[in-house]
Amino acid sequence: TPYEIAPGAWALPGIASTHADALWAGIHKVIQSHPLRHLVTPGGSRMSVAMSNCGDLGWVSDEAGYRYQGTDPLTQTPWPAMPEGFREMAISAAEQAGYPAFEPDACLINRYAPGARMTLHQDKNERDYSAPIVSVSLGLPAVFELGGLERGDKVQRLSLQHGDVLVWGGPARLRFHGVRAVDPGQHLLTGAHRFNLTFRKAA
Ligand code: MD5
Ligand code: FE
Repeated sequence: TPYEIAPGAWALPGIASTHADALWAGIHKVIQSHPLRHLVTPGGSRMSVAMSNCGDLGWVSDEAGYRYQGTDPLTQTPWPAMPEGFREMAISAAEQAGYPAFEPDACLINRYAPGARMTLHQDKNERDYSAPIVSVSLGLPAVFELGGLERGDKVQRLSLQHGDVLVWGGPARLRFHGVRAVDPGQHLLTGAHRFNLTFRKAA
């Protein structure tokens, strides 16, 4: 039962729960060859979230800037294909939120250890803002901060649980957002971590 949390932004609570084991297996396979790593921002800070990617393109950051590229800078090999079921799940979620014909070409894998967070930002490195972003939460819960189109706009807090899927499209695509520091805990699937998958059309 999808509900609209803001214009263009839809929550599909728990819909990824039944796919969680398959998603987890896929994450494991990807990070075996393309390990999770702490990227550095152009400003020189080490990100507290550890990241990897699958799909044709992956999001990376270094001294030179933020961008998508087809090669993993750590292994200098192409990112692995999205595991079986990843694309289908993202496309189905987008469809249920009213965005048919979503064609994700990038999946960013974020791992939050206790204390890891993501400060308020916009996702602007994709070529085409008309495509939505599909976000899947696994493991430990987190408090998500949803802002507006300007950095100073009031922020709304949402609790994200294991299996929740959010679809960010239309007027919500460029809203500022962040994730508060994750509290310590244990989850049966992911242990001491929160994982988030974001499916994007980058090219
Ligand atoms: C997360 N990741 O929980 C979030 C989920 C990131 C990131 O923010 O950039 O890796 S993505 C949430 C999102 C995407 C696009 C637009 C909006 C939210 N929004 O309008 O609020 O690790
Ligand atoms: Fe983001």
